[in-house]
Amino acid sequence: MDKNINVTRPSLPPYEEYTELIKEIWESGWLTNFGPLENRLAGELKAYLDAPNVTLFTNGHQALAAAVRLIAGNKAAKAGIEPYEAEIITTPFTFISTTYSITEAGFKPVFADVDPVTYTLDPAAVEKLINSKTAAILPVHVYGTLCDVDAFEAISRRYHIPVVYDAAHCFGVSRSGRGVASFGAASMFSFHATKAYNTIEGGAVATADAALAEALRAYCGFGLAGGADAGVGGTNAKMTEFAAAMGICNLRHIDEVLEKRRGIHGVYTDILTEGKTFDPETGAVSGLEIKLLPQQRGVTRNYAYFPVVFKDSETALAVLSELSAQGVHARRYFYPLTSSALSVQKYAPASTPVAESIADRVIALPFYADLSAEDAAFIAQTVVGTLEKRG
Ligand code: T4K
Repeated sequence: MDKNINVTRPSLPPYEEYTELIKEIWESGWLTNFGPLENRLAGELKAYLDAPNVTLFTNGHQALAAAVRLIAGNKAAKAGIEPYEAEIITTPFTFISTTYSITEAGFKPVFADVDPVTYTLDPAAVEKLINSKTAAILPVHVYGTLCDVDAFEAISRRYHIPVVYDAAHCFGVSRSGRGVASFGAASMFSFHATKAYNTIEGGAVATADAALAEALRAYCGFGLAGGADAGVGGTNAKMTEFAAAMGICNLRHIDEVLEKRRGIHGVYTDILTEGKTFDPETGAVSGLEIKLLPQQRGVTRNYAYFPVVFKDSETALAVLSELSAQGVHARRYFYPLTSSALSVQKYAPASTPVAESIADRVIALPFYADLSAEDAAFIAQTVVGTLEKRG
């Protein structure tokens, strides 16, 4: 049987809604360079993300790279650290963009291990690596699970080191009514086509620091905000009006998209935990020897991904292969660790056994709003069937 189900599929607004909005582009003749739709989307996202300042970018990577460059660069300058010696402590269990945002700026990534329950950067491991060259900490709210933001806030205060969050997976998540964007010096969100909320390609940095937001906006437009001769440095990472229009339309439908994703999440969880002992706080399913994402207290979910961690890599690969035989294309998000990338190997070797073990054993099941409940059930049953066959 070939179901031909990919790991994800973008959510699109009704076609007419998008074409109606982009008529404004034909009328204004304004295509890019901080146009009216870009401005409008930034305003709407400020409200949605509960963030005082939101700077839009052409993609999440450029947004993160700019935030790391400006925030860590500023800290390095103040602390008298040469930029090429500046160290950023981060996680290797992420998409390669996180690590490249550090190396592209000429900083050194220093990898710390992750927590075995949340798979996010372990604050205790980070603290051991802090030294006089540390210019920033870059944790990732991986799969939409919140990092230990309280511990990072305490570390940041104690050592005067800024924390920049890669919140690529964390659109719309909040803890006890406080938006995820309010933690740390800044948070980056990705609006890539494959994310729960998309602007085709796109990304943003949210921050409470108005001066930083202004610097980021200047930076993404060649640093020209202060006039043609400002010369403050920068790049071209502006969001186009077509991307902003997609963002405005998709934001109108975000609640229904998240509700559909919640439904698929429920189908998967019910089948994978049926007749087993399931601990929602850790995600452990005993009897099937798998682990799902934990449900964190007071934290809302955005159902960004549905990763399953198996007991060993052989089992994970067997499940991947059985799904593939049925035309279901699950993925090893995230494998291998970014610390093993060829261009990253030259930095100090990392000892991150927990991250390594999770990367070896994790599979992200297909997950998107328009996945049918029937197909989700088939996928989950295939996983259970494969595990039972292997004993
Ligand atoms: N930090 C983190 C933690 C991230 O996860 C990411 C991005 C970033 C930073 C950087 O943000 P961006 O610069 O990307 O905004 C995808 C995405 O390209 C990437 O955004 C994402 N993380 C990463 C985890 O995954 P691929 O290589 O898996 O995408 P691809 O082309 O294989 O597509 C996956 C599936 O989606 C395919 O089976 C087909 C389907 N698909 C894809 C696209 C692009 C569609 O149906 N339609 C489409 O338009 O990277």
